[in-house]
This record gives sequence, structure tokens and C-alpha cells, in this order.
Amino acid sequence: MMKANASSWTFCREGCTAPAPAPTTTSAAASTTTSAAASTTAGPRCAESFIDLGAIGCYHIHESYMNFADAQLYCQSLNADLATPSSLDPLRQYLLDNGKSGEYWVGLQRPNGWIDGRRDEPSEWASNEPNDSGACARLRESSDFKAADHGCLNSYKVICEQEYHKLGYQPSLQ
Ligand SMILES: [Ca+2]
Repeated sequence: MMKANASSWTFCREGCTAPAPAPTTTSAAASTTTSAAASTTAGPRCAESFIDLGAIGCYHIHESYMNFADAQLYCQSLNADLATPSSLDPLRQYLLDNGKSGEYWVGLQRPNGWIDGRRDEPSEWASNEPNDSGACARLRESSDFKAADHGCLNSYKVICEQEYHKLGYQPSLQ
């Protein structure tokens, strides 16, 4: 079999073209590729300036300082809101892995929890926090970016999150 094919090729000198693959195979492969591409042609999942953190969503790290209300307005100006990660650890890990420093407001308040309605969990707070030092919370580098409460008028850096399924959501500004 191999030998027969090999010897048939020896008849080709110049002007011979390799036999095309069977047409049905080609079009089947092409249409498979096209439909696979079509299902993912939404482009990057996250808007420009947002980082894709997979299952927990798209995040924007803002390195300027402002109070909580201004931080929320800043995020909303990006068609986003203060970060409300469905799981805090992947966000903390990103901050640690990327050498982030200082403190960042996120969408966490007392006593109600995350501003998207999810209750906060004890494991999300730094040790000895919350300690009733304010109604807003920031992630603090000194506690490996676990949360600590503080007055909402303090100025910290900001982490925004864009959640497409929550674009109509308007949390209260307090
Ligand atoms: Ca505190």
C-alpha cells in the first residue's frame, strides 16, 4: 500500500499537484471552525482596562484615592460598580500575585454585606475585623487583602467590577 502510493508519486515531475483532500472533509472542517468561532466572537470578555479573573468576573484596579461614595461613582462611570466578587479569594490572590499595595475600597458595607446582596462571610474579614470602625470596607494589604471596615469618608484606592448580568442594578449610596 505505502509502496504503491510512493511509486505513483514518482510519475509526477513538474506540473503535478498533490491530490486535494476530499471536498466533503474540507467543507465539514471549515463549517465546524466557522461555527466554533461564531460562538466566541463576542471579543474579549472584559471591557478595556478590566482584568479577566475568570469565574469571578472582570475587574478594574484604580490606583487613585477617594472616598467610598466617589469610588462607587467612579466605578459606575465605567459602566461597572464597586467590586462584589462571588468569591473573594481569587481577587485577593490576584492582588498578592501582582504586587498590589495599600488598601482598596470594594462593594462591601456593614451591616448588610456585599452591595450585590450577598452576605459577607467571617472568612472574608481580617482578624479582629469588622470592629465597628465604620460602615464601609476596604481590602487591606497588611491582612493579605482581607476586608476591614472603616468610615466611608476615608480615602482609599478602588476596585471596580463589571458584571454584565447586573448592569441594571443600582445599589443605594450611603
Ligand atoms: Ca475596622
